[in-house]
Amino acid sequence: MNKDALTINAIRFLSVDAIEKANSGHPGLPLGAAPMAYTLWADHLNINPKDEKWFNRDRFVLSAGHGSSMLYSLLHLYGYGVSIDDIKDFRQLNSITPGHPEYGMTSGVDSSTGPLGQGISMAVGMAMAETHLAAKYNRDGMEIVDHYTYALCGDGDLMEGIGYEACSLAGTMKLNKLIVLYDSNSISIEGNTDIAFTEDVVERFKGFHWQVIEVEDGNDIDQISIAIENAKKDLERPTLIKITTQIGYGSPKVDQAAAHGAPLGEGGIAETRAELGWNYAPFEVPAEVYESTKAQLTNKEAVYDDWKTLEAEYGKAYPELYAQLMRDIAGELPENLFDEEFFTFEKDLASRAASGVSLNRIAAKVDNLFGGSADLGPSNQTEMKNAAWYSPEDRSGKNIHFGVREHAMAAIGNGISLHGGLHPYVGTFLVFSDYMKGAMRLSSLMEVPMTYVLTHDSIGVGEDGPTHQPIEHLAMLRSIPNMIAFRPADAVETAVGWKLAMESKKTPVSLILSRQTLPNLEGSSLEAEKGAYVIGRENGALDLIIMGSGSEVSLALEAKAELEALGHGVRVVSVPSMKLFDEQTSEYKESVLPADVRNRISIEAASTFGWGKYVGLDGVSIGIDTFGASGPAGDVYKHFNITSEEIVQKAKVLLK
Ligand SMILES: Cc1ncc(C[n+]2csc(CCOP(=O)(O)OP(=O)(O)O)c2C)c(N)n1
Repeated sequence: MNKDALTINAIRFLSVDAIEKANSGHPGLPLGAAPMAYTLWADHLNINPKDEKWFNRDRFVLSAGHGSSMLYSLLHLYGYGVSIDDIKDFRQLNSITPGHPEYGMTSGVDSSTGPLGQGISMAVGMAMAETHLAAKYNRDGMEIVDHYTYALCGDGDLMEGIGYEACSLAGTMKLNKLIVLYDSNSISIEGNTDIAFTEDVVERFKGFHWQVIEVEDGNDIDQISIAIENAKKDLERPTLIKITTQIGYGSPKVDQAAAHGAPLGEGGIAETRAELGWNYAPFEVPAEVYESTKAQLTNKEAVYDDWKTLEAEYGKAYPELYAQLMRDIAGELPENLFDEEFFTFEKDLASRAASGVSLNRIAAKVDNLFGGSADLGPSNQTEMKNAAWYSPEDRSGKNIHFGVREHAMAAIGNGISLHGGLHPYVGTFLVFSDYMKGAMRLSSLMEVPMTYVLTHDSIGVGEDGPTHQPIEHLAMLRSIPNMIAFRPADAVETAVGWKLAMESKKTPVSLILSRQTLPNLEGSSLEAEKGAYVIGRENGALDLIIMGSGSEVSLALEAKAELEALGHGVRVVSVPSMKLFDEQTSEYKESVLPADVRNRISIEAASTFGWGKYVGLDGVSIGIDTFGASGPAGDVYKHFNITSEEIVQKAKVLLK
C-alpha cells in the first residue's frame, strides 16, 4: 500500500473504530469520502496546526457534520490537538470529539455543523468575507488576504432549502474561491436518494452559475486533485466537484443506507479490515502515515512562512492598514464610539429608524461592518449610507443584498463572523425570524456575535395582518440559550442595543424594533444595558409595578400617570432583555422588582409566555395569545386591548 492509500485507510479505520468504541456514529461517510478529504488536506489545504487560527488559512467546513469522526481523524493526523485518546473518547461526555463538530471545542474545527445545509451556507459567508477583506486590504500584489474556502457536503446538504439559497447567492456573487466537494453516494437515511431527490444537481449548479466538475470514481485521488486544481483556475465561478462515492466503502454494508448511521459491528469491521487490507489494531496508525502527513505539513509550513514574510513586509509598507487589520481581527472598537452624541436623538423615531441612525453613526467610525437585509433594506433601515453595495464588481462594498433568503442570510452571516475580521449584521421582519431560526440557534451555540436587526416587531405592523404580525417570536428568541433578545422602548434604548451588539464577543444580539414611531421617553438611559431598569419611579410608597418592553413601555407610563393621579404609587420597569436582567445580581433585581411588591402587571404586544416569572402568581400579564388581525395599527392595538386603559383597569382590580 502506498502512503496515500495507507493514510486514507488510517482515516477510515480511526473513524470506524472510534464509532465502534462509542457504539454510536456514522461510518458510511468516512469510508466513502476519506479519499476526497485526504486529497484536499494532503495536497491543497493551506493550514498550520501550530497556528490554528492563522487568519489566511484556507477554511474547511465539513457540512456533512455527521461525518465528524472523519474530521477528528484528519485533525489527529495533521497535528492538531486531537490525540488517539481523544479519538477513543469519541462522543463521550466532556470529550473534545463530540458527536458533531463543535466550533470552539476542538482545535481546527472552523464551524459547528450537523444541521444539514448550514455548513455549506456558512462556507458561502466565509468565502464572501475573504473577497471583501481581500479588496479592503490587499495592495500592489501584496495579497495579505488570499485563501480558499472548502466545504465537503453530502446529498442531505443539497436537499436542504438553505443550501439552494446560499449557493444561488454564491453564484450571483461569483465567489470563485469557494470550492465544494460533493460526496455523491446517492444514499441517505431512508434509502436511495431516488426516493425523494431525483433532480439533476449538476444542471442545477450550472443554473446557479457555478462551475461543475464530475469525478466518476471517489477513490481516484489523482482525478480529485486535478478537479480541485481546475476549481482554483476558474476566476469567475464557485465550483462544485461532484464525486461519485460508495457509502460504507469496503464494508459489508457498502452502498446501503444501513451504512449511514450505525456502527459496523465487530464482524463488520473485521470484514472491512480484510476487504481493505488493513492489518492494524484498532487505533493503531502505522509510523509511515505520521511521517507522510508530517512531510505534507512541512510543505504547508513553507506556505505559512511565506505568508509571515509577506505579513512583515506588508506591515512595513502599510503600517496603518496593517494596524487596522489587526484591530479588525481582534474586534477592537474605536474609543469614545459610544459618546453622549451617540445616545442623543432630536425627535421621536420608530425604533427601526433609530436603529438606522445608530448603525450609521457606528459605520462612520467603525470600518468593519458588513451586512444587509433579505430584500427589506429600506424597511429594516439596514443600509450604511457611507458605503457601497457589495458585488462581484465591487468587493469593497459593505452593504449586502442577500435577496429574499432569510435562512441562508443568517447562516452566511455566521460564516462571515466565523471567518473573522468583520462584524456582520442581517435584517428582516421579526415574523420571519422563524425562517432564520436554524442559523440563529447556531450563532448562539457557536458563540458568534452576530447582530440580527428584526423590525416590524408587533401587531403595530397593522394592515399587513396576522401573517406579518409576530406573536410568539419574542418568546422563541428569548428561549434560545445565549441569545440576547433586545426590544428597546425608544431611540435611546435602541442605541443601547447597538452598543451591546457591537461590544458583544460571544453572544448574538437580536434587536427587535418597531415599525411605528415611539416617543422618546424621559427616563430611558444606558441602564437598559442591565436588561431591565426603573424607567418611571413611583411617587411615594410603591403600590404597583408595571413592566413591559418596546412600544408598550410608553403605554405603561401613561397608565402610571393616570393611576398616580388617583393616589397610587406606581413604578414602570422597562424590560428590553429578560436574559440580561436575569444575569444581574440579586441585589439589583430586588432594587428593580422588590419581592414584597406583588401587584405586578406586564404588558407586551406579543405572547404572554415567559412573563410569569416576573409577574408572579398574583400578577397579571397583558398580551396577545392568539394570532393578530389586519387593520390600521391603532385599531388593532385597541382590538387586542394593548392600551393604557387596559392597564389601568387591571391595576384597579389588583389595587382594590
Ligand atoms: C437539518 C437536518 N435534518 C436532518 C438531519 C438528520 N440527518 C443526518 S444525516 C442525514 C442524511 C444525510 O444523507 P447524506 O448527506 O447523503 O449523508 P450520507 O448518508 O451519505 O452519510 C439526515 C437526514 C440533520 N442532521 N439535519
